[in-house]
Amino acid sequence: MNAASETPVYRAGYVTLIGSPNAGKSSIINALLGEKVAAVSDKPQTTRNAVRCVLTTGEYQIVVVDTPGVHKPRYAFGEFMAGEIEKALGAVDAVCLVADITKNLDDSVCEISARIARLGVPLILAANKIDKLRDKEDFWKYLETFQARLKPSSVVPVSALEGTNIGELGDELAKYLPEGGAIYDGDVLMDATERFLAAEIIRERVFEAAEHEVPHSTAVSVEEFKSPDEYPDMKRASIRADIIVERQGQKGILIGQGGKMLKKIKTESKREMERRFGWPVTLELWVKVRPKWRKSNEGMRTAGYTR
Ligand SMILES: Nc1nc2c(ncn2[C@@H]2O[C@H](COP(=O)(O)OP(=O)(O)OP(=O)(O)O)[C@@H](O)[C@H]2O)c(=O)[nH]1
Ligand SMILES: [Mg+2]
Repeated sequence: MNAASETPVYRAGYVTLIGSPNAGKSSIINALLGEKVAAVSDKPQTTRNAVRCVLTTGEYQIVVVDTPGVHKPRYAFGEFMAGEIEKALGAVDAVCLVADITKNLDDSVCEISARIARLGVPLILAANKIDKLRDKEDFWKYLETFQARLKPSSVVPVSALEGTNIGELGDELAKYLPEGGAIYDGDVLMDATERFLAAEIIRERVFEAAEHEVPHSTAVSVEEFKSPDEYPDMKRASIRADIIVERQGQKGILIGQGGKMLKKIKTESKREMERRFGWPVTLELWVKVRPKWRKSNEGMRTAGYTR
């Protein structure tokens, strides 16, 4: 409360989520927003771009920036993802470090946290996956190392999976935001085009369906996206996308016996697009081979990743 006027103070600002691959950053965003907006999978390096998601309540609006997991870049593509993290660290009000509390801290996460501290940006630790602790008392033991190495401004124990303390995490992050009006309209959940979301929905299905190196070698490029929003005569959206892989063998895996796997990816992607976009969708999917697309700037451009 603002003592002078007795009117509640509204806060709004930017919080970037960082952490190791698979720590649960995208899951926390989905839990905070109460809506599945970000791609999640059990495989590391699911998120590739810094994406802005928006949490609006009666008291605050947090623009939460999801980022790819912090790791040592191996290819030009890894450098692209590291660049996306750097970009997301500029001009933020706070950084939320998401960590799997049951795992050891990565050195690269400690390095980036030290850099954030030097910038004078508050670091809030979201100690995630507390549902995995058989004995809840173990939490304090794990937390000790995290606190010693990261020196966070505050700590919130959470489980994105079970939704534990997620509201509390939002309230805690909001304390670090400046006073001010909302940045986005209250009904905006994500600052991304539907074209981008369509590609992410297909890529998430590939991460679910395929194993080993196939998901990491895959990119999705939406070649055509026509929706009833732009073309009022259309009753359904028409989407055509290429699933890009690096090798002929990977193409075979994704198509599957008798086209079974591709069919499954297509059916499930279509269902999720219809749920998210709110119109019926006609989806056309092609699998294409672009050797070594992750290793050159040109290859990344054709796969839809531009700096
Ligand atoms: N048990 C448990 N699993 C979780 C929790 N939060 C996330 N997970 C799981 O952890 C895996 C990774 O989750 P993501 O949200 O994709 O993780 P991320 O940090 O965004 O990963 P990258 O985008 O690859 O960096 C998924 O299998 C999630 O279901 C949690 O609170 N408890
Ligand atoms: Mg992610």
